[in-house]
Amino acid sequence: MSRVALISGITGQDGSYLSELLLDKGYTVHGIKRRSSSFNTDRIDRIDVHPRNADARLFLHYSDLSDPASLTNLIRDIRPDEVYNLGAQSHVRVSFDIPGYTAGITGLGALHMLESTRAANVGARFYQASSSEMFGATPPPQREETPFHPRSPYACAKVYAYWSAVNYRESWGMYCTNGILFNHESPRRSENFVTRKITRAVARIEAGIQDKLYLGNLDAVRDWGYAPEYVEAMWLSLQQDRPDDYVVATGEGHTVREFVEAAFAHVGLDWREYVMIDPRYFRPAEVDALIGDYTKARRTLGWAPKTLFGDLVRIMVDADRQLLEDERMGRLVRIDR
Ligand code: NAP
Ligand code: G4F
Repeated sequence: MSRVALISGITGQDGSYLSELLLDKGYTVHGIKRRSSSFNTDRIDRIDVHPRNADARLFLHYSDLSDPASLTNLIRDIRPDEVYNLGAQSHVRVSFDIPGYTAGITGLGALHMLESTRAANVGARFYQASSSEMFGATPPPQREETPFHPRSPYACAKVYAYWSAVNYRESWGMYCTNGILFNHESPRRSENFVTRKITRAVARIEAGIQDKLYLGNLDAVRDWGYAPEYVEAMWLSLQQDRPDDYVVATGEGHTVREFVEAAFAHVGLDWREYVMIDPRYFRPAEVDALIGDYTKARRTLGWAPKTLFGDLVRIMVDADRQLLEDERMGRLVRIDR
């Protein structure tokens, strides 16, 4: 019998890579998609086989993290072996504009997923997508024991979700694991996170269809890894004898300025001629530096990053150049291939 997984956030960057990983491992994958007035399944269209097809192993269901009854019904029907809660309002800057909504989806939504999983009583293992943003103002290197000091409504909501997962583990004996993931990127990253905003702009500037790139704080330090490798850590964290919490990172920090410089240099351009600072992109409170210590993940899960900063920048810039070329040639456009 194939194992069954349920993924909230399946239409996002990580959800798409995780679905591919689980399908490759022979799982049947169910995903929650929310109602949207426009198509929101671009990232998984390549693997979506119509359910009427006999070999379909990926199934999408309308539900929402704000609707606990629908989550409970779904989990009862599907009877998953593993639940991955990746759904969130995941943009830090936006969370300052919509703090209540962010708390509802990113924080309380995780509780709804936990409670629905408990109520279904099917023994499912639970993965919570926790974030290095929870460390916030606490200086690097950050590891599992590092105190949290959240600096945004998003990070506060993630702290609530983190402790809810720990609480369900301690109260109900559920197998709940937090992956404390540092920033991870890919050609499927949404265009309003800084890495993709930069690589997309570099491709467009090189092609002559964009003049300038407006950014905020260039001094922030982030530990950027490659998303397809990070979803492997998610899966591994649910295959252990007992539940636990893991930092997943590269251990390398780079400033936003370094990312900009490397991305422009990759196409032979000098970033200083194109990048402008727009204070609109500053945050009311910034997280200055995140650099993770992934010793525990390496020791326990046998996980280590393979793609580091320079390769990540090149992969993302080249993917955005290819995307533009495909558009220009009128070819079928995929976010990456
Ligand atoms: P993402 O691309 O922004 O995807 C978020 C997903 O959540 C999307 O599928 C989105 O659906 C879904 N979603 C939003 N609101 C929802 C709601 N009300 N009900 C159900 N689903 C909802 O994020 P990601 O980069 O893949 O990250 C996955 C998870 O890891 C998130 O929880 C994020 O906070 C966390 N995380 C990410 C990173 C990182 O660097 N990427 C690091 C640490 C933690 P739509 O497609 O319809 O918008
Ligand atoms: O790319 P960002 O928006 O990512 P941020 O805030 O680090 O959050 C991401 O990583 C977290 C894990 O640490 C996740 F939990 C979260 O869901 C998300 O995936 O910003 C990175 C840095 C920030 O310091 C920001 O101030 O880039 C700086 N930045 C400078 N100019 C900008 C811009 N960020 C964005 N989004 N847009 C800019 O124009």
